[in-house]
Amino acid sequence: MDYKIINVDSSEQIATLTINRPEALNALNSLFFKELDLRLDEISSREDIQIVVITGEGKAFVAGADIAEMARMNPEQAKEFSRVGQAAFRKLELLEKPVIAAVNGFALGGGCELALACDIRIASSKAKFGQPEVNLGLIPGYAGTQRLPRLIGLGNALFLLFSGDTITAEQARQMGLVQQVVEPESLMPTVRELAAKIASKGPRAIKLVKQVARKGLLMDFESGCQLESREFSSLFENEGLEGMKAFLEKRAPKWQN
Ligand code: CO8
Repeated sequence: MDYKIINVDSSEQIATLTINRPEALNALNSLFFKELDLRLDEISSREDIQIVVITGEGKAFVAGADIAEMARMNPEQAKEFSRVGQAAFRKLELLEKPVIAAVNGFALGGGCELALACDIRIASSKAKFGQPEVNLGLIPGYAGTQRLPRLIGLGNALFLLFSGDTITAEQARQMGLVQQVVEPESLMPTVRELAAKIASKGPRAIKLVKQVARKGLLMDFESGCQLESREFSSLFENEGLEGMKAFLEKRAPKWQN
């Protein structure tokens, strides 16, 4: 496929996906979802890539789903557009590699939903967040109604979903939507530093921590604890042994990918 919307730059175990449609503030259209799906397959199969970073070109992260494209849809097409987007974001969420959203600007509607499907959100102090769908007589369609309450609680989520308000990165941080706010020029260096830190840890442990935490959210507490014990013990066949041995020998661990 001839990629048009998502640029990928990979170096030092980190793949940076840049959504590159700045003339429409990186609004998400059908082509975007096709590209995202293929890019995720590619990243999933590449053993040299351990961490994924998603950001936007220009002044927006993503200003939502493409309103011009949606305005031409009938209910059937809208349902399909929503299902395709939900599936792509779910695939992103379940990727066996940590995904960091580097939110450089507007993260509205579908853009906020994209950030929600990432594991961690680091924002520029210039970023803005919101779910303005109700201003258009719509509701979120990429699982924002499901992920937002799980992440920031029902009250905060309904505040954003009812009001359609745009909030600052700092307000988003206070709600737990964003983990860290930095000056615009520090955004990518901070995200890369975090990505490099994660990439230096035990790769199997990182993969499992994501899997267990995410699966656990969908389980009752006891089943989640059982899953944790199973995966905890699985590390005693390989990576955990090396990590603990390295600690006791006062040397850096030698991980195997
Ligand atoms: N879709 C399409 N085009 C867009 C979008 C968008 N979401 N956002 C901005 N653009 C375009 C503008 O139309 C404009 O194009 P042009 O230059 O051709 O007129 C260009 O980007 C630049 O935008 P502005 O001139 O508006 O830039 P400003 O800096 O003045 O304003 C804003 C920035 C405040 C972000 C403003 O652009 C805005 O309000 N955008 C729309 C935000 C929004 O409502 N997003 C939610 C969309 S709905 C949604 O995401 C639902 C997701 C679920 C879908 C489920 C599938 C059915």
